[in-house]
Amino acid sequence: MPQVGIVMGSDSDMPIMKKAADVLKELGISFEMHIISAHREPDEFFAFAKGAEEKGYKVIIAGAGMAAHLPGMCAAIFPMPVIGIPMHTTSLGGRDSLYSIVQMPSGIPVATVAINGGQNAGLLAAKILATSDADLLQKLKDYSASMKDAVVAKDARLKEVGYENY
Ligand code: RP5
Repeated sequence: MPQVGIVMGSDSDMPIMKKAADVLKELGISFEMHIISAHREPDEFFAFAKGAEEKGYKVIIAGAGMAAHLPGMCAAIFPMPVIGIPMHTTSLGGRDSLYSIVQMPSGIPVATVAINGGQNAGLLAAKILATSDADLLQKLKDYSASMKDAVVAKDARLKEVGYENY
């Protein structure tokens, strides 16, 4: 059973949503990906959101842009955590998406990551699942350690070659 459902409002969101999928894949978390528009195909959207619990999803990652209602509407229906990714937009720089996703009314939370924050959405989903999965928790600790090592290596290189040659 897929543990995470990834859903996006349009295929134009794919470059960002792919980052969430890549993290889940790297950590060995099962997931499904869908392109479903809450506005353009409301009946399909409701079928998806109403069936998500039965499919086995423990977390939904939903990305959308502009008047971005997809994450909030998922959270209105799905009883477990929903993580929203606001897409960058050309007209308003993604503030439209961000405000649409983050400003949820009391009672219906959406855990909102940064504009275009696909990687963090994947990591946050993993961290939620890791609260009841010791192996996954260890993988996340290893992931953090490798990030630290990468920064240490960059600092060592800076020291070695100097800033002019970095
Ligand atoms: C939203 O409208 C989608 O999530 C996308 O970010 C935005 C634009 O969609 P397209 O016109 O590119 O299909 O529903």
